[in-house]
Amino acid sequence: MGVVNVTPDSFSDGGRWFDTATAVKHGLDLVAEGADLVDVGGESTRPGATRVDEAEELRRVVPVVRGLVAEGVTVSVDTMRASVAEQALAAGATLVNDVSGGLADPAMIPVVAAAGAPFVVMHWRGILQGDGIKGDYADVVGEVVDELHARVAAVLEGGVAPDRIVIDPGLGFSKEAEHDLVLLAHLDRLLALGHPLLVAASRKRFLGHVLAGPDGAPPPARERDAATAAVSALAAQAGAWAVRVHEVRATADAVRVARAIEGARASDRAPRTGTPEGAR
Ligand code: PMM
Repeated sequence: MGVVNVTPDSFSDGGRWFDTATAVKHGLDLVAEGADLVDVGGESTRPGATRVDEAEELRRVVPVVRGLVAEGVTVSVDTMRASVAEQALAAGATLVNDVSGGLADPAMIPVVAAAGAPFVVMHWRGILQGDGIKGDYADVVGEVVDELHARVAAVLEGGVAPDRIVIDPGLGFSKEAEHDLVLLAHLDRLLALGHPLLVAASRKRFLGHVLAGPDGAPPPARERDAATAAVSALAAQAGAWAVRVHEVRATADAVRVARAIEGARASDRAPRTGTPEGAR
């Protein structure tokens, strides 16, 4: 999943794809580099970001969705607003990616259910406001799994079909670097919930932590793409359904390598025809 942020203020690429034509062109470039779908968002979710109003979010997102769909691209819409999801779906988007998992707008789940669209349910503990990060966990994996489980139950209750639900640990959302790393170490526990898993590690703060130099200074977001590709390979190997990234080429290669190794493992396990019984 390649990211097109049609925003002036996203933390790693804010302002770069802010007009419709540039955003559509960027989405097409991501597909050429190997993206299977493109996630279009018009509102930054970085800590401390102020919310854009509905009219502005629609103005940013809908024409880009329409432009990409016209070129045959599979589009997901990254929004917490039901109205934006609804209009993006009407413009041809396939999937709704809501970082609040339907909590920010009570109309979201009915819209998704009525459309029969796939829905990404991310682990979320509220809109981050400055220091108000609710990042206290005694057992981050257990709590994220339990809270996602409860959220999925609510989404099912709201009429979304079980096979339409994708889950996401919400790396960096109300989480410190060590929380993100522990979650990545236990993707199997998230997969045990029985839904496809989306992992969105791209350029996030925890990678800055891991890559910090001796002075403790993290590299800037745009210098975290090799580390992002490493996470993509590990997530693919663990069984993730998709990875959401800003720079697609390295991740597409990483996922292909992970898949090839998985294929080699499977063929190694398969019985070899022509080998006499007992001769192996
Ligand atoms: N993170 C961001 C935006 N959208 N969607 C999902 N499903 N999961 C995420 O972790 C997620 C997301 C923030 O990153 P960006 O500002 O770089 O796009």
